[in-house]
Amino acid sequence: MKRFVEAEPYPYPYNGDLRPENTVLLVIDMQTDFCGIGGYVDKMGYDLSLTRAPIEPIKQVLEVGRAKGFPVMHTREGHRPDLSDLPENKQWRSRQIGAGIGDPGPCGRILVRGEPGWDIIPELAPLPGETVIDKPGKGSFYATDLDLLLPCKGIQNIILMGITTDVCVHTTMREANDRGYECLVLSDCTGATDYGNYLAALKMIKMQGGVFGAVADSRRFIKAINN
Ligand code: C5J
Repeated sequence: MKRFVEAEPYPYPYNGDLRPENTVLLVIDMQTDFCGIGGYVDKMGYDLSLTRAPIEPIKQVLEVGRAKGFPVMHTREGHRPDLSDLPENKQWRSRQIGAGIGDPGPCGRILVRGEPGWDIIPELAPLPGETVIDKPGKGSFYATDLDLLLPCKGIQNIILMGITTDVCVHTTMREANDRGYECLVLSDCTGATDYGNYLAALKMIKMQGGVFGAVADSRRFIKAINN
C-alpha cells in the first residue's frame, strides 16, 4: 500500500513507500543549551520561545510514531570535556557573542558533553533503546556513525525535527539529501533563533521541485501514518 504525507512541494515520500521499517524520526539537538534557560542560545540573548515552540508538536509526533513502531533517533551537539574536538575558530566565534563554547555558564560548561546544559530536555528524553548520536558539529553525519546505522536499519526516509532549523536541521538534511535519503522537515516541530531565518530555511527546501526534500506540519504527518 502506498502512503503519502500531504507535503510541499510534493506528496512525501516521492515513491509513497512510508513504513516504520524504512523511516526514522530524527530529533535534532533538543538540548537545554539550545532551548533552556541559562543555556547557550539563552546566553547569546536570543528569544527562547522560538526554539521552545517545537517541543509540544515533537512530543505528539513521537507519541504517535512510537506507537506505530517508527524508530526514533536523537542527536546532541557537544564537545569532549578536554575540548580536543573543538575547532579553535568555532570557540573564538562563540566568544564574540558572549557564550564561549567550553566556558562555564549557568548550566555548566557550554556545549560540553556530560554537562547539564548539554542534556536533552526532560520533555523529550530518549526512551531506553533509542539511538542517541553525539556530534561535534552541525551535521549529524559528520564525525558520527549515523552513516552506518541508517543503512544497517534499512532506512530510506528521514523525518527531521528539532533545532535549529537553519543550522543543525538544515546541515543534517543537506548531508542526508546528498546521500540519497528522502527528507521531510516537520514545520511546527522545528525552530530557529530568528523567525525570518526559520521561514527562509523552510522555503529553501521547497525550491527547485524540492531541492532538499519536502515540508509538512505534524498534523499532516500524523494523519498519514494513522492511515
Ligand atoms: C547551532 C544547532 N546553532 N543545533 N546548533 O549551533 O543548530
